[in-house]
Amino acid sequence: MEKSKQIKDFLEVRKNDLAVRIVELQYGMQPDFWKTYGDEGKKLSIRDAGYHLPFLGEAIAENNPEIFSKYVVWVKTLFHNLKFPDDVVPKTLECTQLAIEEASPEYGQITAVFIQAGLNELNKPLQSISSYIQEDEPLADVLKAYLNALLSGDKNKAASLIMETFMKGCPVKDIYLKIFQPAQYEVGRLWMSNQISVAKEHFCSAATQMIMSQLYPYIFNNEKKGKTFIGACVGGELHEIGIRMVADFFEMEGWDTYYLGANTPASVLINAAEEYQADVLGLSVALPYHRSLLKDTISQIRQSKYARDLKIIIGGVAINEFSKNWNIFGADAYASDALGAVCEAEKMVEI
Ligand code: B12
Repeated sequence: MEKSKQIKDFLEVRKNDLAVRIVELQYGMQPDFWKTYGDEGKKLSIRDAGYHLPFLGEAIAENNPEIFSKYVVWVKTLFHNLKFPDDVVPKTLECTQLAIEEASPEYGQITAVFIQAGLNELNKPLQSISSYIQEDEPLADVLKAYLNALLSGDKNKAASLIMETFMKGCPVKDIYLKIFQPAQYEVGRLWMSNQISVAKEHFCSAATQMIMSQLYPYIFNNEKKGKTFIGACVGGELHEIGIRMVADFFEMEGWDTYYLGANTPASVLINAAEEYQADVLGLSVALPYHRSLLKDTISQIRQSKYARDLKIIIGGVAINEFSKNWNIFGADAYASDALGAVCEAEKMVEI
């Protein structure tokens, strides 16, 4: 096994004891600061120290320090909005390096380069994340009204707004890409800037999925193209709304579609491809540390008897963020959104 992959596996297997050691070291360095957080605070610090390791592992496995440095800026922003002092994250990274060096001096030499890249990025001033609502978009007013209805807990009002917009002639595709998608991104931004709770974010996502279902009777296309699309998230990935949208766009274009949802292992994808006689498989990843899993999943599909020649298209925010190298995964195509997904797939199957 390659050294980089060994380090990724090591960080995964040793995640819990490394996290405990990182926090021990950090509490030792800043005893007065941490005293105020008590036992519960210590448990949360251990959990958070553990979160960082898969991102570090993924950056090393891909030899792409940007995966880790973008992540640490994300953590810094999150902690800043939670009113934690700005030196917490750099200290955690320092202690992460020390804990890894203690456990394996050999691996520590390699992690040092990636952790340093993260520390360098942390030295730069924080950028605020701007709103995903673009005022000059024709549907901006509906988007704002939709989001406000959801944030105030009124899912019926949100649903009525969407149905009214549709009845006035707005295409379902525009409702998906100009209302649901930016509304979801905006919900993520508000959560990250500590303006809404996790509960509110869950509620908005669940309500949007419910409202998408109300549009279902209108997405089926009677002019079938005789092609089949399967869409799913790779194992462990729970962000399913994006790939659900992608599957619906295929349905609207006259494809037969099978949306398998979140958390789908390679074996299930291989069986599904055979069972449904798929032409194209779409795989979605939102979390950067699932990128290796995407690669492994595609490699398993390529080694299978039935599905090895299946056309595979990939997407999701974890690909969009580093889209230049989408071709390292062994897929046939990539698209940044649902519209592009159908376009790329139809080129592959020559429609
Ligand atoms: C809703 C949400 C959740 C929900 C998901 C609910 C569900 N049923 O799907 C829940 C609560 C489960 C969740 C959990 C977590 N989440 Co979350 N989540 C989001 C949020 C707010 C919106 C995602 C969404 O619905 N997007 C709307 C869809 C339409 O957009 P999309 O996914 O980008 O899809 C489009 C394109 O990307 C593309 N596309 C997508 N898939 C595919 C596939 C193919 C083949 C193609 C061609 C194209 C394509 O087309 C789609 C349509 O145009 C995002 C915010 C964001 N900016 O992404 C965070 C976000 C993705 N989550 C995040 C995090 C950190 C988490 C957690 C780790 C939080 C935690 N501490 O527990 C967990 C991890 C869960 C897991 N193991 O997967 C971070 C990731 C940051 C990072 N860089 O790592 C984000 C960015 C939030 C943030 N602002 O920080 N989350």
